[in-house]
Amino acid sequence: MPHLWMFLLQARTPPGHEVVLLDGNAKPMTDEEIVQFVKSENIDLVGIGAMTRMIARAYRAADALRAAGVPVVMGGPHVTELPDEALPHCDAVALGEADDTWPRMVNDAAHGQLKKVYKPTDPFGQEKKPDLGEYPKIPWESIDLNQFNQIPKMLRSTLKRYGFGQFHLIPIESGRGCPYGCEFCTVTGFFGDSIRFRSNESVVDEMLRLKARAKENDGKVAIFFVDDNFAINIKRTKSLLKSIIAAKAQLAWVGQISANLLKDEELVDLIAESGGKWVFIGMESLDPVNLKDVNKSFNKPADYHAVLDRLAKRNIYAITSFIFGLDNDTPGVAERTLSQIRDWPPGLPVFGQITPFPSTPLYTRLEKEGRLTRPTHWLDFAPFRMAHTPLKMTVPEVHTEVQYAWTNTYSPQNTKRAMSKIVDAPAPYKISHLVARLCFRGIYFPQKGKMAWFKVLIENRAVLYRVIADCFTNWRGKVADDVRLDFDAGARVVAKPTVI
Ligand code: B12
Ligand code: SF4
Repeated sequence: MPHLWMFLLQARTPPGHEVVLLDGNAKPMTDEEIVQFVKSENIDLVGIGAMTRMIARAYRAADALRAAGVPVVMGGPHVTELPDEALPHCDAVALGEADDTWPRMVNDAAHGQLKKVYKPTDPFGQEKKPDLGEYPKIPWESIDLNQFNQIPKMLRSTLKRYGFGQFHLIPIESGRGCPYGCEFCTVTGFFGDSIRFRSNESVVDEMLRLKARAKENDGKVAIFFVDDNFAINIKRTKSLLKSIIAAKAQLAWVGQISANLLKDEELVDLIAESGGKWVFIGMESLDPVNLKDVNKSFNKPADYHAVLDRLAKRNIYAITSFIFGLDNDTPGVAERTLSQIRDWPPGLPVFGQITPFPSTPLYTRLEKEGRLTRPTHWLDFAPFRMAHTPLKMTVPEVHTEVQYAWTNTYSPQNTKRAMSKIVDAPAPYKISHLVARLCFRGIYFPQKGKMAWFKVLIENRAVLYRVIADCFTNWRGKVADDVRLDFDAGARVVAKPTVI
């Protein structure tokens, strides 16, 4: 999925400048290739954004560009927390939300007057968070989204016939900020604890425009509401979802909502009716002591099962996220977690290890306690590696638990078991569930390239066959029903295969 900030800042760029977007995930390039590209396009200013895990790569690209004489500015959560680390690699940093500072940076750069540090402030120098009431119109109609098409090249022409030549997962925000202040999270510090919302009209208008674009391109668009807690103000969320339904702006969507807010039946009904398909839930741990330690006691593990059942009843499934290596974790935590997950409706569990991101309360605590083993872990980035020693486990033990969880959850046997739980669900759900499972496996086990995918498909051939056969049986049943209905009505017999 592409990052929202690129599209947002593009829309906030003052007139008279052209913006070219390049996403390192969608189009991997070496530093030399980036420099060559920037030179060949005559680009005058490069803006780089990165999360902590990508920052070392971002610094390398910035260094290469500056060595070639191209000015670079940086923004995003990491450089906001550590501007002094970033400044030797760039000409300027944007601290915090850059909606209003980006136009200033562009103008200053155009006049050769770039300053070192840009902060979102009011005319009196006080910190000012952007007001989402005046949200820019991202021109989705005209943005070139080719680099973000999720349909593999070799399947595009075949799937085009079924309206699936393109599939884009588009990030949209409806609000910013989260007051919960979980110990490991950068969000409360970065966006603040006061929440700001866009108007319903502006979100609905964006969805309608995306829907029109998908139709025009013979493709599909799904959206990811990137709000940290999409239902943080339930009344507002319900009102937004009702507006989406009233305007027929429904698109399949994914959002992040904490479990405590999903107890409201009306909310879950509206999620389903407005197109909600997947909900990301930060469950983190099934141990209340761990949850208390990281200031997340509002999560109640005893409620998880009921919450997931409530979603599954409406064919909404959960991406459940767990953290291992918390201070009360002991060896065996992965199996203890999986044994509960196996009783829940099938979802997409993801597992990580607790990571101290800079400027989080967790980082400060571990630093004080002298427990950081890799205090600048981002400069020596390695996926799924601990950067501190937990209290009741060793670092290698945590790594083993994480590996155990991924291996078991996404094994062909377990995928088959998960799919058998939704054997009666409509065909599109089964297909999307299976595709999502196979893709999610790749978060831990890199599966880049045709051969890797071929192996995954072969390993899971039994379940693939089962799902395709089920869908075919359903389809044949549906055709038979259509024929029977038309015949009963005395009409001409026309079979209308509608869903596959
Ligand atoms: C959507 C999202 C995801 C999505 C998709 C990521 C994507 N492609 O967009 C998914 C679910 C896949 C994801 C995964 C992860 N995520 Co995430 N994610 C987010 C989330 C919720 C929203 C991002 C967003 O669009 N925000 C809204 C935009 C407008 O804000 P923004 O990106 O910060 O941009 C503003 C400013 O930062 C600035 N800016 C940003 N870039 C630039 C560049 C320039 C040049 C300038 C001038 C300004 C600028 O201007 C923008 C406008 O104000 C954020 C939390 C959050 N609310 O931001 C976490 C967040 C970014 N994720 C985070 C993390 C840790 C992860 C994971 C590592 C989690 C994990 N353990 O696996 C993975 C890593 C994935 C990967 N391999 O890349 C952390 C990052 C912390 C950090 N210090 O790096 C965040 C902040 C959440 C948190 N709990 O702390 N994530
Ligand atoms: S609820 Fe989510 S976004 Fe809010 S502080 Fe906790 S982890 Fe961060």
